[in-house]
Amino acid sequence: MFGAGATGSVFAARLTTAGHSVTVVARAAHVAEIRAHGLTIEGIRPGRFAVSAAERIAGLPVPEALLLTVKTFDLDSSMGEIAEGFSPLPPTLLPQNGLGIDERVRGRLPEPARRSAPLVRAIASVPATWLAPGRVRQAGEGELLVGAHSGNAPHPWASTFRELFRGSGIPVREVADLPREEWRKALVNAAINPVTADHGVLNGRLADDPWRGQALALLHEARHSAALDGFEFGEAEAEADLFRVVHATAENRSSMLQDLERGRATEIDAISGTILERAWSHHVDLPATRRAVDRINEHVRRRDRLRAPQSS
Ligand code: KPL
Repeated sequence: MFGAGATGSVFAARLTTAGHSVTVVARAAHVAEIRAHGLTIEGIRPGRFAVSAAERIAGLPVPEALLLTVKTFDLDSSMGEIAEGFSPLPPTLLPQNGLGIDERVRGRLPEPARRSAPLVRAIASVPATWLAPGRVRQAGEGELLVGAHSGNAPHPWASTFRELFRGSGIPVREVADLPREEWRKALVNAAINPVTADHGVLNGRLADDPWRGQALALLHEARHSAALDGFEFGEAEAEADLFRVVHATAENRSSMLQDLERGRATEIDAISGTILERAWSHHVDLPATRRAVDRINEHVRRRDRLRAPQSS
């Protein structure tokens, strides 16, 4: 598990339940806690799980499977370390939020590995919250979708991950058209993440106004961008998807809210920024999405100004 934040840590714990031997590569404080006390999961199916932990992959054996669970903004730097440390690259799961993730990762690999790399894009809906080093919460049930590009046969590596998670409590479902599912998740993230991060509210608050109205405005602009990109989502279908996730993850802090609070970069560019760019490439502006990107970037700037050492 490379990059064990909230989601990666939940995956790591659940995979040990399925009988696998798991090593997480994570930040020093998380590694120290895990080594001393194990990995603690709160929320559903709580417990303390024995996983190995390391700060770097140098010196680790090439694993049978790699789950790359860093955030989108850490993908580029991670791929350098991974390509150097693990050769040939094992089957690698990419469960990030956002659009165009596998093309981006593939682009970081050297030739000839680039074309044949066993990358498996996955869409994750497991609500996980970072509590402290060594401790995360799984706020509800969720699943992983893996699959093929439309019209292609499912990639054999997708089944590898379905088998790996068997018995873990996280179902892996193979779907026929993964790019459509990637868009479906992007619509949900485009509606939930900026609004929850902007106002500091739990996902469940989006069931009510004024947040509901803001989320719907973002959802419908994102639908417009998806349609321009060749993926039509009806209004009723998109709203049903949104409110299903809002209710299923009601007690969760969205990953963007957690990133803001933890002083990290956010995925606003990979989610809303990409949606905006795809619409712009068709000469269409999405004003609510543009404002959401500006507001989140402004939060980040304000936060970083407050944290910066003051000169006298
Ligand atoms: O993917 C998520 C995220 O926070 O990034 C949802 C599904 C919105 C859960 O919080």
